[in-house]
Amino acid sequence: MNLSNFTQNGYTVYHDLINFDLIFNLYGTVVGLFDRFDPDFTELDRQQLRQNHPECFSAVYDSIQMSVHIQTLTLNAAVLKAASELLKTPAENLAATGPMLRMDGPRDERNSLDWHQDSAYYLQNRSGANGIVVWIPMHKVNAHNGSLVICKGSHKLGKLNVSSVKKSALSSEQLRISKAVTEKFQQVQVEADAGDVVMLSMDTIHRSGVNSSDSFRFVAGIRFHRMDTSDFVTGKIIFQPNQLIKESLRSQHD
Ligand SMILES: O=C(O)CCC(=O)C(=O)O
Repeated sequence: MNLSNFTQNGYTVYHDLINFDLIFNLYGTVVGLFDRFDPDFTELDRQQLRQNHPECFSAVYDSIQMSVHIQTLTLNAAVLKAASELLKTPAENLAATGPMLRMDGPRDERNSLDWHQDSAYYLQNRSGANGIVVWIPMHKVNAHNGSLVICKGSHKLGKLNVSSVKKSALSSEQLRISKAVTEKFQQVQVEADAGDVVMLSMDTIHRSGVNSSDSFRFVAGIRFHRMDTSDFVTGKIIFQPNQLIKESLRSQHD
């Protein structure tokens, strides 16, 4: 069922795949880090979380991406089994990159992604068909809190040639797909619950929704790449220290 949905539509939702303990563990890490870095921290849903102390937010954000529990959530056995099913190879042939937690604040579109294919950014396989994007909501997601929007069946186009766009000098580059392409497809906004996992082909065109709720949207993610295919490109993952934390430690310790 999941495999045929994936083949047909370029994505599928595995329902009740994740044990809730893994989600609670990651929330524990998030809360602990805000407690440590944000002097005014009281609760996760506060809209001001990012505005008041952007430097603390960035320290928390960077720390979460390195945490043990982002790994236990995204690399657990159930996720690997599902990814193996869709990529048609055992887990021992899979590489993983970029385990991450997105934290999208209410009406905050600074990290929203426009229409794109992950195959344009993740070059570990030359062919988008040999990789997969895994998207793990930590609570209910829908149009109200900006869930993912997918162009159904768009993976059948394969990897498209796109040019890089920058919204402003400070924003990061985006490899955006034009409206002329996206409007040819039915656009589906994913509805899912905590415990569900959405898996997309690297070639499936998708974008962020708009979070018009009053709460943060927390979604974990990871990508898997087939290493047993001739198009696999290997490489090193480089540690880049958070600049503000590095500077403040220098002033305290040097
Ligand atoms: O969750 C989102 O808003 C977008 C995520 C996404 O497009 C991606 O990780 O490739």
